[in-house]
Amino acid sequence: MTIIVTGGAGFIGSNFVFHMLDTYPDYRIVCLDKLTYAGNLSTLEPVMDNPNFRFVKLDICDREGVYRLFEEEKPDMVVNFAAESHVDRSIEDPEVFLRTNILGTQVLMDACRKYGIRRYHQVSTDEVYGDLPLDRPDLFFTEETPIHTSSPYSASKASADLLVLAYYRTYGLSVTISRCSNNYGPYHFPEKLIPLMIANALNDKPLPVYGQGLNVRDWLYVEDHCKAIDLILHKGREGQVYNVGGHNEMRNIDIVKIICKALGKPESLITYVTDRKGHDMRYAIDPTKIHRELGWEPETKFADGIQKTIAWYLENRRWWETILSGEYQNYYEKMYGSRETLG
Ligand code: NAD
Ligand code: TDX
Repeated sequence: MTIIVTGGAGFIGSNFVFHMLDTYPDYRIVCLDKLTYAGNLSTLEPVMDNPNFRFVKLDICDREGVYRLFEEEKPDMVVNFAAESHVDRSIEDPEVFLRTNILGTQVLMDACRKYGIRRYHQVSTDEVYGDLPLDRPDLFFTEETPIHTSSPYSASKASADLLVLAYYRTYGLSVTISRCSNNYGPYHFPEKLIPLMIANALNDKPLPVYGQGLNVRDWLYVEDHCKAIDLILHKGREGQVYNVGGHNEMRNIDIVKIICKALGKPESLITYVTDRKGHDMRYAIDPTKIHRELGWEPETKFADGIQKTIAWYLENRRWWETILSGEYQNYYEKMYGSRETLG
C-alpha cells in the first residue's frame, strides 16, 4: 500500500505521517509538501531515514510535478492535508488560499483520475458550516448542515469540498471527506491560538485575545483526528462526508487562563485586542455518524491533552523558537502591531 500524504510537513499532516508509519509497518508513505512558511522539514527528521518513507518538495498546484510523482509512485491512496490554513492570513490576502486550497485539490484529483486510485481523501474542516449562536447550545453541525462560510479560508475549503463531491458524482472518483473541529497538540504552528499563547506566555509577552474571548471552539487532540482519518480511509464509505469532533467546547478566554495557570504566569498578561473580522462565534460538531458507522471515539480528554501539549512545547523549545526567530517576526508585527488594545 502506497499513500501520498500532502502537507505532511505541517501540523496535522506530520502527526498523521507518524501515526501511519507506526501503525502500518508495511505501508509506504510518500509526503508531498511545498514547505511554505507553515511546513517544517525538521518536524519530519525522526522518519527521514525510514525506508518506508519518502519526502518530496512539491507544490500541489504543479500539475506536471504531481503527475510525475504519480507515475513514479503509483499510489493506492491520497490524503490531502496541504492547504493554507490560517483564517487571519486569509483575511489579509485571500488569493493563495484559493490557489492552493481549490486549484491544488483539482490537480490532485485529476492525477487520481489519470493514474487510477483506490481512495482520495480530502481533509476538510467544520468551518465550512459557518458558525452557531452562543445562546443555542442544543445546536450542532451534522453532515447535513448547509455550507455557510464566513472567511476566505473557509470559503476556499468549502469550494474544494464541493469539487471533491463533483468528482465523485461526475467521474465516479472514489472520494471521502472529513470535517474536523479545531485540533491541538505537538507541532502546531505558533500562529494559532493554543501554541501562540503558550509561546507568548513563556516569553512573558502579552496574550492577545480577540474581542472578549467568548468565542467557542470544539477542541480535539490531533492524534484522535489522525485515527479518525485512518478509519475513514480503511472503512469509510466512498462519496461520504464524516464529521470529526469530541464534544469538547471551550471559550477562548478559558483556554488562555488554563495555559497561564499551567505555566505559572499571571492572567495580567491577557490583553483584549480588536476582534477578527467576521469572527465565527461557535463551532460544535455532532460526531454521531463516524461513531455509529466506524466506531470512532476520541481517546484523549482535553484536561490531559492540553497538559501533554504544554509539556511538549516546554520540551521542544528549539522547534518553535526557530520559527519565531525568522520571517515570522514580520508577520507578528503586521498582524498584532496594528491591533488596538481594548483592555
Ligand atoms: P498547517 O498550515 O500546519 O500545514 C499545512 C501544510 O501544507 C504545510 O506543511 C505547508 O507547507 C503545506 N502546503 C501549503 N501549501 C501547499 C502547496 N501548495 N503544495 C504543497 N504543500 C503545501 O495546517 P494544519 O493545521 O496541519 O491543517 C492541515 C489540514 O487540515 C488543512 O487542510 C486544514 O484545512 C485542515 N484542518 C485543520 C484544522 C486545525 O485545527 N488545524 C482543523 C480541521 C481541518
Ligand atoms: O491571537 C489570537 N487570539 C485569539 O483570540 C489567535 C491566533 C486566535 N484567537 C481566537 C480566534 C478563534 O476564535 O482563537 C480562536 C482560535 O483561533 P485559531 O487558532 O486561528 O483557529 P480557528 O480560526 O478556529 O481555525 C482553526 O480551526 C479550524 C484552524 O486554524 C483551521 O485551519 C481549521 O480549519
